Amino acid sequence: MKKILNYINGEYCEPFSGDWLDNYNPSKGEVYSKIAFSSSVDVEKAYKAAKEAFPSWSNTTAEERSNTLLKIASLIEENLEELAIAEALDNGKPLSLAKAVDIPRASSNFRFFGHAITQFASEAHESVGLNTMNFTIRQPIGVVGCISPWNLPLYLFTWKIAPALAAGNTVVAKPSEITPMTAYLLGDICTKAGLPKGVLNIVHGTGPSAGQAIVSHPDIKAISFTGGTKTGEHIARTAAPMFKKLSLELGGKNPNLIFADCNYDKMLSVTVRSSFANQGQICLCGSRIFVEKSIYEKFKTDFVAKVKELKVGNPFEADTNIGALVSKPHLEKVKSYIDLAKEEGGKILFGGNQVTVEGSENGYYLEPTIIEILDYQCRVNQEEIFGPVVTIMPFETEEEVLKMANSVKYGLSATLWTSNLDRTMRVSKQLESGIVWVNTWLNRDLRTPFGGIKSSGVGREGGFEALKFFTEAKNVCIKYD
Ligand code: TXE
Repeated sequence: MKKILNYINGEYCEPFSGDWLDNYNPSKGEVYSKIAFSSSVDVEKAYKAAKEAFPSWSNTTAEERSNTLLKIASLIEENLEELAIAEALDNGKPLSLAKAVDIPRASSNFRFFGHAITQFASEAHESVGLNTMNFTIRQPIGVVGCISPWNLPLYLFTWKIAPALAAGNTVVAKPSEITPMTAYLLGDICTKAGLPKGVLNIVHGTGPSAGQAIVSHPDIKAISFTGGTKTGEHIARTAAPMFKKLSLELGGKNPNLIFADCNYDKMLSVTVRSSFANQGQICLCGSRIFVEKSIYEKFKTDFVAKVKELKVGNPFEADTNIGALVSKPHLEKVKSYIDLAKEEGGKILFGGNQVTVEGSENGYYLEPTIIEILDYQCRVNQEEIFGPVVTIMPFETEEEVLKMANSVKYGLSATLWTSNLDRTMRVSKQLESGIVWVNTWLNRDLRTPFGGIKSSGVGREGGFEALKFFTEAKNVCIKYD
């Protein structure tokens, strides 16, 4: 059976423990490969390689680092087919989605930060009268840790690694143990692109073992993490006494606010996507849909009709819209929220059932599920479900919908549908979230700040924000006569 090895100091290697985890193919519910079960010993080995590589890598010119990152970007593109197949197999997402979104975006991450670093400048402040000139040096931090989740595996792994490397850091990274395959394949691509040994080290294994070893390593000075809010809390608690720099991208329970004056057809088709893309397993999915009362009944009918058309099936069939959920425990968690919705007085307007796919009977498939549930404060409307499940409810006024939208502990993104410019401004400013999409969804320009407020995280990634995170600013003040 295929073994997913660590990639340390430019070489693939087995974990020190000799232990392996099972890696499941969610579309079949079968173990199909083995994952290195790494411990603090492997993390230490990775750290040492990164530490040794740091002086040389941090002293390369921005152009040299840029060139290497652009080569990695091109190689990801050249291997798009193989990587997309690996992603669909490992995660359960439709192959068409992996080909159109995940892998192209992984390539864009390297390409974008390869270019961005050549334009990254710092400020100078001249104090005329005091005869001083201040300038800011932005220096790489050293060895940094990047930890990523399973929903957009290579996409989010590279979203962290690319800016960290561009800024001149060396990296110890860990992908999710649920979807490690494309991160494993990235090692080989980096070698082919000529990334020097030790600059990027990839350690596989569980959160409590390898992940915890990265976070608690005293000399890994910054941690960029995307994952669950509970894990983020734990990481913050571990890292705070060591004063590590932290970037935490956590969960969401995002509102989708639909006003009667919107472009209805466009809203309807995008709302199907923002609800169920990637089986609803995107932290940016709009899982709470609020619809203005005058169009509520029409929306309900049309939305259900559109969602009925979605095909749940094998990720490798071209017409599949919704693949498998990522794991059995996750499927069970999502199903438990559907049961809870019924207990909380919800009405299932569509879906709610596990699906048996012919030829893949043990796969983790679930119908896209629409629940009408009017209490905006019930658990189903407050807790992150992270699956193909949305709730819908009507509202009458802006004030009312803002109150409901902002009632959750999360604050990652929000979507607003209206053609009224005044309302766009008023509502965007009052929504408690790091991102507001107006008349669109998941529209990403990589230069923009990305991140959440409240329990959705701390810090921003994207563009120069990411390069700022992965550097330390130093003020040099020169007095002249
Ligand atoms: O995330 P975890 P999981 C949400 C979603 C999901 C829940 C749990 O609600 O149901 O989180 O998903 C590593 N020290 N999101 O269990 O556990 C872990 O190995 C260091 C939202 O996958 O947070 C993995 O690499 N690392 C999210 C990564 O953290 C630790 C996307 C994420 O795992 C660790 C995914 C520890 N103590 C899930 N424990 C989003 N916002 O996009 C775990 N890890």
